[in-house]
Amino acid sequence: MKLYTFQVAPNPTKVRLYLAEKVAGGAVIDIPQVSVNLPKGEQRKPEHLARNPLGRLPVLELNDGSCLTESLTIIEYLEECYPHPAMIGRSPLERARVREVERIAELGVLLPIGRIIHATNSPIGLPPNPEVAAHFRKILPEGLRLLDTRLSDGRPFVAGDCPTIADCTLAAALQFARFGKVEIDPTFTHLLHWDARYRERAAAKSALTL
Ligand SMILES: N[C@@H](CCC(=O)N[C@@H](CS)C(=O)NCC(=O)O)C(=O)O
Repeated sequence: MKLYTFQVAPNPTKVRLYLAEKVAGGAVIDIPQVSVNLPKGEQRKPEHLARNPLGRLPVLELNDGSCLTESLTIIEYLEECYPHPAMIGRSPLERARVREVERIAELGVLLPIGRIIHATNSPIGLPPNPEVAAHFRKILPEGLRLLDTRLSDGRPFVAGDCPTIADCTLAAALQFARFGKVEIDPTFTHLLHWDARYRERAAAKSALTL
């Protein structure tokens, strides 16, 4: 297998963090990573469009040459191939809880941060759109507040007592916020403490650059 990715881009970062956490937890996974330079437009070259006609990352190329797209689908596939350590819970309810928190991190935090950055100072050259930026600046605190509240019970990780895909999504989102200079309201202290703690992990240090 081969993972097509790009540093700091949040959706590839989710998968890279997931792989780093699995390996740190003892899984033997060796998937070479190939960089596709998004600001240079390499995602629109024919060889990448053959992997993903939408011209996006990440893409997981399988051993038969076919490709899987969509970061969460790639993670779920890898989790089935390499179930230990469990990164999506260990029982039906735990798995539902992890998925619930991961969706909040994706839809309530990563997506608004991405929209704000692409509407203000897009690294891939999308045109500025102040209305879109204002809309997503307004809704970002809702997602942050939900996660801050979950973390206020003192849990070490965003979905409980061990690292899960929810941590990967949230850490990828907050790294992109640092890249795009989107401020996280300092009153979300539980979330910011989680971020500082999470970035000290070896897996985070190996997969995050900012
Ligand atoms: N829903 C997709 C989103 C993929 C996506 O938007 N990837 C971005 C990088 S974070 C991308 O490749 N953008 C390049 C472009 O739109 O030209 C996923 O979860 O993988």
